[in-house]
Amino acid sequence: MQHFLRHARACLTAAFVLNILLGLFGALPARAADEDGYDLWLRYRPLPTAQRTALQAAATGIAAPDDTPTVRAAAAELRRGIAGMLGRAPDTIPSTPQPRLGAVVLVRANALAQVSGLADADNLRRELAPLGPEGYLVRRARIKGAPVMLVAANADIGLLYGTFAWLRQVQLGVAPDRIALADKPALPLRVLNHWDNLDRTVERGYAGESIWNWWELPNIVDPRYTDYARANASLGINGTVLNNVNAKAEVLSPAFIAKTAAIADVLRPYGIRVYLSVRWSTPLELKETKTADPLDPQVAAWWARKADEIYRSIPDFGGFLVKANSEGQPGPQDYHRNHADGANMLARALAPHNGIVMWRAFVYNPPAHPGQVSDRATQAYDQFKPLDGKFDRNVLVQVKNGAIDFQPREPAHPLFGAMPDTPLMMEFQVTKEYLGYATHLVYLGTLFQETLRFDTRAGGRPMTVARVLEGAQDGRVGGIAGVANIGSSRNWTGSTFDQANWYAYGRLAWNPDLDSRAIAREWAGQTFAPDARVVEPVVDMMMRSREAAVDYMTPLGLHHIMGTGHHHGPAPWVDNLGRADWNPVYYHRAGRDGIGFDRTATGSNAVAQYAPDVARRLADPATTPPEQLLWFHHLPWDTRMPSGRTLWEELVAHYDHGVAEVAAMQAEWQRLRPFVDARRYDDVAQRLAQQQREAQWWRDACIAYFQHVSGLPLPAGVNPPAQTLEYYRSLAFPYAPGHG
Ligand code: GCW
Repeated sequence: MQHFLRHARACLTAAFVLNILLGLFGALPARAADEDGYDLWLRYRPLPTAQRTALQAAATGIAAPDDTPTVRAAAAELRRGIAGMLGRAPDTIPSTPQPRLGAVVLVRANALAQVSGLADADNLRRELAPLGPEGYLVRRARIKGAPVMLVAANADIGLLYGTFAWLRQVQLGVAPDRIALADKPALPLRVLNHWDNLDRTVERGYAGESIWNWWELPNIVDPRYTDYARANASLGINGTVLNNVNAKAEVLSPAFIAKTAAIADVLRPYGIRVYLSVRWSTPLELKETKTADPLDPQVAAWWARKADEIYRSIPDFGGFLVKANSEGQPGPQDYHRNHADGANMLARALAPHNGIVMWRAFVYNPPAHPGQVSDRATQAYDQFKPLDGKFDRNVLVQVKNGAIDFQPREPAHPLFGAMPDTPLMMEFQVTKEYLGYATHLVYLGTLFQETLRFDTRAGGRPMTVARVLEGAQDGRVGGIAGVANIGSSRNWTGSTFDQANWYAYGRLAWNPDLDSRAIAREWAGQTFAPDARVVEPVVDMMMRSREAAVDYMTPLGLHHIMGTGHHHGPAPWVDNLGRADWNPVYYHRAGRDGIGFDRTATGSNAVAQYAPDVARRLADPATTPPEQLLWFHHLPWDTRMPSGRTLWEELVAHYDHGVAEVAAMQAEWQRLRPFVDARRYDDVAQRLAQQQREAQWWRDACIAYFQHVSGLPLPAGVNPPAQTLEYYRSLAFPYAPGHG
């Protein structure tokens, strides 16, 4: 008893003190329950009371036609979302909507007339007309005088997209009666490229195994595929290439076509078509032809038969993605044919079924003669530019964002704007092969935006990369692809913040003009809480994160100085690989005299591949953006920078700044502790701590190396690297993930 009283008194005192503190500092939010991240941004957690009351009035029931899988998926998502946010499931109202206060009504344009008592039907039809097959209209309307929330579209998929858009706004705390949206995608092709192998390993994957369980398919279908489809549809992604571009012939065997069909069945209601990467030499390897020459009629006939076979199981199959004559993959050049010969042969097999070919421009060959220097950055342009206009109508050429390979920063690829008669697809990498895997917090929204907004000046007028993709040059609309960062990890992407990169990719694929900060805000509000105390610091961390990584890895335009093969960590010293253009020393060219790759007329003249306005700017170090300086110029170490520092001092300052930025991000995250559930908080905190260690390692190793080759003393006040250059050179990472 005594003990009990003492305990009770202690509790009361604690409660009293807490009360006073709360009175002084405002209510502390209770720490949220642990989350494992599986729900991504579709969390639909209970809303705060005021918002709940508003939603309650605006979403008493759902009225939707119950006639197609897509509309059923939309209604199910609404039910899930509303139930989650309200804590109570909404009613289902019969499919011919009755006037009912506070209903959410899904209706197709051609059924507007059947909604009796709907005010404004003609106006609605007019508003819908320009929104196309995938667009939607979400706004208040009245049915027999009663206000309802209308989600209207020209086709079913628009109803699903509109539903997700409405749910996004509600999750972000927008009052339901203030939601008014009219939107449509800018690009018809918004695709994820999985680099997933048939044995479930994932090339450059850092989030577990492939989500496609090829072994168990087609008879065992993981419910995760449906959640994958929901997440993608919530962003508007409408295609997915299931397997690695380094493809295997077996993916076109009857067994794998059946497995692919099972996945297609799950994704179809969500508006997502499946595509396959194909290996050029498939018929030859399956011993069904004697050659893989694209101009051999037997070869063409084999592919036509194969296409027929695929479409018998998957009537809406999207088509093929092809990596040919690139990094050892076979291709038409093996038969002295060009990329257009190869792409067109496949395109003709797919054309009768409305399928397409996405032909990659990521090609580079070893120099013809040993010792010869051929700039890898120029090769895609050299091979593809002459083929402009030579591709069949159902071929798109897929171009990486930059001319080397998904570096922390690359200038936009010179092919954008240079092929006006060929629809181009952007290829971004959402997985962070060169950006610290799933360990480093690096938000890629800013990287994507930088490339999409780059002004190619094609034709001597403003022409951003986004406009090129949208077909502004001659009306030939292209598309966008992102190399997926998705795997079997419970949280899909290996880390919470990597979910943001999937999200940002999808949102920009829908609308390349969106602002990366606004996207970050949306993501943070849905992923954590729509509370400025969380959203603002999270967004701040995200917005500075990519520049931080550039600074501690490859500042001022440096590139490709990562570890061999796995691309983890610094290795600027590597000079002994089989091909010159695999070696970091080839890219940074640092020596006593200076550093950087001369891509002007005195060097490889890669600048000449850009439109004249851009080329002129890049030819002169003074007018080259400082962040791309060493990409285009080889400069003496004592070059004076705009900051007043020498190039050497500037380089070191950037490395130091990158490390300091990670420390700042860590501190910012620590302040968020009360607002984020412990599980996700701790995971992010551990990753940031590791990022801090690795940023320091990058900085130290690079400074040690560049100091060694330049022979320069460390600038005054700069801390020396923690270890010797020999130490950094000796590090090895034998089982680094994602490395095929
Ligand atoms: O970025 C490089 C990667 C390879 C990849 C290749 C490509 C699929 O290191 O792993 O292979 O590019 O894009 O084809």
